[in-house]
Amino acid sequence: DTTPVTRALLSVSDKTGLVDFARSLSERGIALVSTGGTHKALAEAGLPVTEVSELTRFPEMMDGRVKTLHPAVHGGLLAIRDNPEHQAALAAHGLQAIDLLVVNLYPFEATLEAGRPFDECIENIDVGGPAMIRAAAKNHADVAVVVDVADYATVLAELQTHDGAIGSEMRRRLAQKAFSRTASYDAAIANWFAGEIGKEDAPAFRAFGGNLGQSLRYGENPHQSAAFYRSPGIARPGIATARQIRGKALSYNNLNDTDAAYECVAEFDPACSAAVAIIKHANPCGVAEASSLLEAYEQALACDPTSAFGGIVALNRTLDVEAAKKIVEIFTEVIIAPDASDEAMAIVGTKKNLRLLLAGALPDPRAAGEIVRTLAGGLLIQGRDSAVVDDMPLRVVTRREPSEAEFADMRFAYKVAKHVKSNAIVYARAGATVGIGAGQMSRVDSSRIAAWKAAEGAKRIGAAESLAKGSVVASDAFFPFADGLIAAAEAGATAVIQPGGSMRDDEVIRAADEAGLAMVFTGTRHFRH
Ligand code: 93A
Repeated sequence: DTTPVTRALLSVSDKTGLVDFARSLSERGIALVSTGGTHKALAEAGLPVTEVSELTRFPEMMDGRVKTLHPAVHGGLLAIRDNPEHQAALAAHGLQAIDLLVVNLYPFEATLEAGRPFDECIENIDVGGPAMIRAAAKNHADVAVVVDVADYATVLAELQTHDGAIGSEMRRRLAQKAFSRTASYDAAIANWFAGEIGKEDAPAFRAFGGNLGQSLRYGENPHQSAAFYRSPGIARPGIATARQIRGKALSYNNLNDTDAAYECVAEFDPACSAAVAIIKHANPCGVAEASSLLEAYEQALACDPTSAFGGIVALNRTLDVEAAKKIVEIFTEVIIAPDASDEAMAIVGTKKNLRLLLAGALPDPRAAGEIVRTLAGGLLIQGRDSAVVDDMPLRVVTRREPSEAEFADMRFAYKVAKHVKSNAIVYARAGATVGIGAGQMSRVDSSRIAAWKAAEGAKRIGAAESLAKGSVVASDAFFPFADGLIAAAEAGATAVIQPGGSMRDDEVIRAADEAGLAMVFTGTRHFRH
């Protein structure tokens, strides 16, 4: 860790700050080796510097295309210091270890941005630079690699405080940055090339580095092209890890809805209950938890059987025969579950077009991750909503305390609301949704729709009172006014769960007290747009 740096190789296109940096290295007694242009700049500044062609005993050739692609360079970068065989190989071939690599690449991106012709872009694809960067970063246990002019000062400070060495922590950080640089460099080349050859999925290349999972027939509509890309290097259980067991190819909308369904059902711990979520247009139209998947499915379906037609069904446990038999009774597009029994698979198989996806495991609702969305000419990236109501301190703000049953339903409803597009209002009773209002521009409209769904549900089964009677209601964000809450009370809800935080919380709490409702604040919002 404390071995001082003795030899540095510098090969930079952007020569900003180069001479000062190299002079400081040289003053520390570090030997400098350099490629043509970099060597010229250093020599002109009067610094002692060896040309890389002296090391390789080869001239730079082919217009500089081949200058550092040589064992004298790569052996020096890759040799492990405390490996006797590696050291013997260096000695046998008269090579010397390189402890510090300073490279910035041919300006491919700048060439592109300047609108230069194809051949000039090609010529600005750096080959030797990335190879050296990757070699040094791989061997970060012994070598420090600097790819950014902005890091010169940090490295000099480190040499100062570490007696001429660069500590392992900094070497690791520099290595990570180095790989990130070569990755973005190659992504830029791949994106540009995709555009040059007229590939329609160029924007997806841009976002995901070309990790094509599956080409899709079309996008949200038939006139839009589409493909599914997997995030490189990430194997979080979910839609991207699911295996399609049977059924025809998935469409863009299927994938989007199946993802929403599986992420939603994963909120429910399979060790505690069997849960089912039915999704249409990326919104739940029924969610329930019960002691069996069959029961959970029946209750989820009962919430809104009209919308569930042609929906996506997600389960949090291994699909069994009983649930499979019931699910195939109506037209369903996709079933996704962690696993399925052989008998259940056979039942699914009786429906020609029904797709079955087995994901192996459930997503962890608490796991970190990124949500990426494209804007015109850019990307929005945010952390995944990994907040779970079970971890939130629920603050009772009304005179009346919720009962145990109300608490259980409030948690259930809040988990569902997290997966309903805003404005989200969810009525739930006995572990099942009875009315969901999704995606309205005003909260009071979502409340009305959810209450109306619950009333329709009652009519369907010939019940005298709305299914919202005796339910709890969850709101994904605070009620800005008392009206939405009063509507919920009128619909028959007895308890409310919401983040709180409105300027008019007092007014809303007063209305809840007047209506005899119990209300808790979670302190955490679940917007979903
Ligand atoms: O054309 S290359 O891909 N072939 C190489 O062997 C090579 N080695 C270093 N480009 C190569 N480089 C790049 O040259 C470096 O990444 C750096 O950007 C540039 C520095 O060249 P000079 O020192 O001649 O200005």
